[in-house]
Amino acid sequence: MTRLREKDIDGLGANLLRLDGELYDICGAGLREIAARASGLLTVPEQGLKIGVVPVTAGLGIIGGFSSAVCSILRCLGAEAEITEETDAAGMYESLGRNEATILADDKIYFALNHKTGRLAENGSATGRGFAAALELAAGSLEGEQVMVAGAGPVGLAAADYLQKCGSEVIVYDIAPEKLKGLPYKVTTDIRGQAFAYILEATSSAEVIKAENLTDKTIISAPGMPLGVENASALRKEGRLIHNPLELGTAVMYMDLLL
Ligand code: 2YJ
Repeated sequence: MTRLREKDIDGLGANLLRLDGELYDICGAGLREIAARASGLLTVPEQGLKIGVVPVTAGLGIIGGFSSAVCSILRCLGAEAEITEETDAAGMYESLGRNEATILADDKIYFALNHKTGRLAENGSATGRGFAAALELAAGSLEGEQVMVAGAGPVGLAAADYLQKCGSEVIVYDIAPEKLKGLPYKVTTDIRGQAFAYILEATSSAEVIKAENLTDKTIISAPGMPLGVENASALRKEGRLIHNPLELGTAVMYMDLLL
């Protein structure tokens, strides 16, 4: 899993409205609606959760702006979010005493817990489902459509599961054949010379998706960090690329807590 860098999330809070607008343009739905759909939440309760964001110093430590970016995303969804004064275990303890839920990340896992219901939300699965739901909405319907999922990690596989459940024909691509063994999808280790109408890019490598993999209408939903798409800026301009480093995955985690 790629560790986010400060520059990946710089200005994220101030750009949330713009992101919402971009998502509306591409998907016909904003962050809140896409995330609720990805969670299977039929109605989002009026009253937001009181949630503590715990900074974690373990491992490679604090990423400047990470906790406040998470806070901004949660507030934009209606949560009453605050950053705990303490970090790590002491921060978790503080949040358990003051809030209804807690969210935190180290270098290995980014998760949230609803203290009242015991419901856990995990970022890999949430991100995969969120970007798959966004692709489905952008397409109108994916029923019977082929979708190429690049990357057989936790994000890609959660996306593949969502996409298969919404009726698409999933093909999973990964360069590591051992990751593809036993998967209930069509699989491949080679996409050279093949163009796809719908792509879910969930790798941690740059430029996995080349111009030869695109038609002039391809829509790409890309949770992958760094973004693995060649000539991404042209696709972005044409409203055919959905990509954000933290927002959609965190939004789905929050909706998962409300289930
Ligand atoms: O609290 C902090 O500031 C840090 N401990 C945050 C660490 C953030 N963790 C990562 O970047 C992980 N690789 C998981 C991020 C998943 C985002 N899709």
